[in-house]
Amino acid sequence: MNNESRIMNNGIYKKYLFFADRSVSGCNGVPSNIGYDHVECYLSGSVHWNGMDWKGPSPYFFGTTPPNNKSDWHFVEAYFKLNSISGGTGQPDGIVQYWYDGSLIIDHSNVILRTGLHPNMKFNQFILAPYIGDGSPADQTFWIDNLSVATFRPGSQQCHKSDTNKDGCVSNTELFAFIDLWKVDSSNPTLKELIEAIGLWKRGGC
Ligand SMILES: [Ca+2]
Repeated sequence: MNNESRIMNNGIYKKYLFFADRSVSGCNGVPSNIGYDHVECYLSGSVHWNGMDWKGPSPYFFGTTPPNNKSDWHFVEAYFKLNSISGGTGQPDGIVQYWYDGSLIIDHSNVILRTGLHPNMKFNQFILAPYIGDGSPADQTFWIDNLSVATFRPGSQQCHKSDTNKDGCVSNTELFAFIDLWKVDSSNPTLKELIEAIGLWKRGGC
């Protein structure tokens, strides 16, 4: 939410340190030491809206030849982590990462996604959507399949809690052991973690 009394804030980072009642994506100024590629600030009705973009180095899903052939399936992974709050101030340590067919093409570990005014703010929406500012001049289509939402990067070396031998997959034995743990204490592992484990096991196990 923008602080309408401080629109643009002259982009002065120091002001960021002194108050938390502000947006983090453009209209109230953008700290110089955070990672982003583009910000927007515009008036819509009587209030300002803003947005922050993180971009890859070049167009992807582009053309008709590999590796970016727009008609091929591509494996996309994105990871977002909220920044910490210290001394009542948002710290530039949030993470935004994006992999395209296994290649890390967006990588920021100095992002601010919340201020000290909202220290307990969490993600509450997940949207996959196309965007062209004034609308597309032609009909376009895209497909999404095998969508997973997780608290870790599936398939990476960051193993799931249920993968106790850290080999990157969840075996029958590991899944049943995880279910037993959940029966004993449904807060650790949580139901969400249990569902993730089942998803990993279904994906192929060991
Ligand atoms: Ca395992």
